Amino acid sequence: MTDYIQATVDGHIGVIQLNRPEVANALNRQMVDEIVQQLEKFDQDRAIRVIVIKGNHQAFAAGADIEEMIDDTPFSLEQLNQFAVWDRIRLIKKPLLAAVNGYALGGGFELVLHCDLIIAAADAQFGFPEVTLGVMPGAGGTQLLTKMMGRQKALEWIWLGERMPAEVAYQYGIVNRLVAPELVEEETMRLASQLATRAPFAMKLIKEAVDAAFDLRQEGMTVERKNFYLAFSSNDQQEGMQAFMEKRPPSFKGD
Ligand code: DAK
Repeated sequence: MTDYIQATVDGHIGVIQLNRPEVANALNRQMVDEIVQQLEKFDQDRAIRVIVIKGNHQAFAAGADIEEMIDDTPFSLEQLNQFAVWDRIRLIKKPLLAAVNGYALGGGFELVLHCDLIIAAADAQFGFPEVTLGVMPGAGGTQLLTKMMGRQKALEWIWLGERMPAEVAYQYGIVNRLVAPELVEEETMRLASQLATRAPFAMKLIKEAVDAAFDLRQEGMTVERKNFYLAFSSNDQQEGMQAFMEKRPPSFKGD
């Protein structure tokens, strides 16, 4: 039984629907656990050849659950070791498709960037708003976005924390296909069905080889994690997250 996702199978395609609509699919820890466990189940199931992750009309996912994170400290984060769960996503060998409608922010954007192919609604919005909460991306965002759009552009987007229109993500090659919002699912399933006719083992080998060329450094992920922890030792983290909960703009002091 899962509380926050629904898993279904359609032919050779395993579909994970993120299902926490009351908070724009904000990813609490249990939800991330459920996603990763289901990904692994599909990855091990020989009948499944392609995996799709989708949200709902309003949001793919609005990031990590701010309410759950607000009282975290570097110590509690280290104890929870949620990073180890995220790391398992990168070990999934089958093609992983993201179908994105609405918002994909913070950890939601990071989940999208962990996918291999991204199909997005023309009005979808991506982004890393962490800076507005007094923290920074922690599940690979600084590494993945920098690889994909280059240093200067990645810094601009992550520093400002503004929402990136799907069209911009498409121009940078982050998004594979842009479609009308009502066609996102159909187009994703069409692409998934096409992939399901290709040789499954060859596709896995190709993914591994392409990932080797992409060369995402563990060293970079480690710096990101260390700094993510450090952000949770600051007053600005408390202020930023408190301000979000109170629906007011934050006032940062730099301490
Ligand atoms: N957390 C908790 N609640 C959230 C939420 C979130 N991220 N996003 C939305 N909600 C809640 C809202 O508080 C609201 O609740 P009620 O007021 O109804 O009780 C409800 O969802 C609907 O949201 P809005 O009323 O705000 O709806 P709007 O359409 O006006 O706006 C929005 C939708 C998605 C643009 C907006 O809600 C928003 O800006 N949300 C916050 C986005 C955000 O800052 N996300 C980044 C969070 S930081 C880690 C891995 C990853 C991460 C951390 C750790 N480890 C491995 C340790 C990632 C960090 C982040 O993602």
